[in-house]
Amino acid sequence: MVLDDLGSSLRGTLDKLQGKTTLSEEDVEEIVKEIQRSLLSADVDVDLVMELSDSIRQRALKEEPPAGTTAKDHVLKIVYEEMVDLVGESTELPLEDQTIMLAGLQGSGKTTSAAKMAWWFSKKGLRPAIIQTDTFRPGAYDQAKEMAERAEVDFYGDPDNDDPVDI
Ligand SMILES: Nc1nc2c(ncn2[C@@H]2O[C@H](COP(=O)(O)OP(=O)(O)OP(=O)(O)O)[C@@H](O)[C@H]2O)c(=O)[nH]1
Ligand SMILES: [Mg+2]
Repeated sequence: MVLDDLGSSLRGTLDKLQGKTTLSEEDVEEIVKEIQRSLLSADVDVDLVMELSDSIRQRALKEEPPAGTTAKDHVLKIVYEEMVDLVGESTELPLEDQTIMLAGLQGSGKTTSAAKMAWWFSKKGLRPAIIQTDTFRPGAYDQAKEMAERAEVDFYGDPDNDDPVDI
């Protein structure tokens, strides 16, 4: 979530490369520092951040930008590729009947993701429903219900039942 800031802070740093055709070590270091700051404050594992930094440094300084490519585009492509590599493979969501269980640490975005995914599925022509089985956190039922309403998808939950399996 803190990663939302990465785009804007990186854009500022990359804008300084405007018009340049080659990257200096200082340019690359400034970009790497910016990325490190964002990733570390988003609790990304330190070793992973260092690995990513090394790959970006090496590639940005070693790889020749293809003819006609600006320094900015060149480094942007490398950062993009390395970030995609860090995040991992994407998953295709099949457009068919299915049950998806969202599990994760407190506050990691499960309920929000449920609403976003339900909205996405409904735009693809399916008829998704959100089932709230968090019987533990106060307000969880109301939050999920409201988000389902906003996403215009069906919702089920039972605020008087404290057994998720039963629900
Ligand atoms: N910026 C940003 N904030 C998000 C995103 N997803 C969730 N949030 C925020 O993160 C906070 C927690 O999100 P929830 O969806 O309630 O997370 P949860 O995992 O259901 O939380 P619990 O039910 O308390 O365990 C809320 O303030 C959300 O608005 C996201 O993709 N980007
Ligand atoms: Mg939740």
